[in-house]
Amino acid sequence: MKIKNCLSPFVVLALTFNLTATHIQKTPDISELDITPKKIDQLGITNPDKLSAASKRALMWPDDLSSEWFFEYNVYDLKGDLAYEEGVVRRDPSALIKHSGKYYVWYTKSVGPRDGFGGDISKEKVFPWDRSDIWYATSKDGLTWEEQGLAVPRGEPGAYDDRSVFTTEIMEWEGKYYLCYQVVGGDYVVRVKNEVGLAWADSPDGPWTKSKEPILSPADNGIWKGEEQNRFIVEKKGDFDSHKVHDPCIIPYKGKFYLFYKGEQMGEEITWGGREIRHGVAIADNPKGPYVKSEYNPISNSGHEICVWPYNGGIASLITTDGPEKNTVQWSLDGINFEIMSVVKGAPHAIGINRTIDPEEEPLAALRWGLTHQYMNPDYQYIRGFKTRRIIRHVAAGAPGTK
Ligand code: AAL
Repeated sequence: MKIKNCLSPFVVLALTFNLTATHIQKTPDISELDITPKKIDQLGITNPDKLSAASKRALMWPDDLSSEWFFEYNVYDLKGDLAYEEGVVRRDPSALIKHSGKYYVWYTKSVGPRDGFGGDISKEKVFPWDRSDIWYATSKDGLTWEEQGLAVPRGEPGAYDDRSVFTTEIMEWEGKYYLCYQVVGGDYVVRVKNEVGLAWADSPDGPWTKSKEPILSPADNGIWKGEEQNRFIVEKKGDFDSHKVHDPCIIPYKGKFYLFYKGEQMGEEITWGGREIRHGVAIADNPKGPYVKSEYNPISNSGHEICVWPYNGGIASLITTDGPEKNTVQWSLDGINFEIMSVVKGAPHAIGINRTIDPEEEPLAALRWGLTHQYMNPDYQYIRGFKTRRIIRHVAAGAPGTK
């Protein structure tokens, strides 16, 4: 793997981004281009003296456009207790780990339909992930699963996590297990702040001890406008994570613990890439914290659920769903400055990454297979499996020399 020469096709391009009323991405001037016969041939340009805007942008790409970071995928149903169950929500699977010959996964579980924000919020369930707890299941083959029961319940009334605990990730470190997860306390009104909690155990089967306080909270620098429960109306938006910190995932990295998360901003808008969603990182010396947000946040300009893995001394990140850089795989040498390595057709949602595969085998080894979730309908989601494949060359069905 030639990381040095593997400058992403979009790094240079990103430098030319310039938001104006007339165009989103500035096309380079001909004087900025390094036009070689090899590049002209590779890009299939008809006449180098007559370059379209698209060809000028393509000429900013590096020579190495290899496919090792590109993948396609398919999803499939699981068997046993993780097969779809009427009236039950199971979603946002954690990473997979293996213990005593069995795969383990943790996930959000709730029952009954969601009612939205129109009714009596103190009694109803506003989202499928409201009034949820964290459950877990095990499997010998990754296909047929046995639900083992509750791992981390909501807190007692009055606790910071008394309304819902959900969207969890597992970290195994020095024989101990850490689950980080989203929490909501009090009424789940539209403007409620979402925080991150942590629980730890000596065994993946628990018992789990919860942190007394959240380990991560939203930035406290946005200002709501008026009293109406409307998250889009603000005096000031504040940082990218001024409303919610979501999808936490802790990775041991360079002797520290990197907590990657998704931020939601007060006064979030729809822009040229869709929702304004970005990722941040908070770093600690110990698994239990304290976690200090990086001054370089946000570390993505797009994305949704966190899906990160260590690779080649750095961290790789799958960016999906929201923002102009959605559907890209990115990599950084420092866990902070990410570059685009590939653009994919799409990706499984809310990936539970497979931590039982050595991620160093190849850039996308960690994504070879794992878990995802799917919406059966707006009320009910269920956990499914996914597999990815690398596409190395074109194959014409039935042509000589191909199978
Ligand atoms: C997901 C995640 C978080 C949100 C909700 C449940 O896509 O980003 O987990 O809170 O939706």
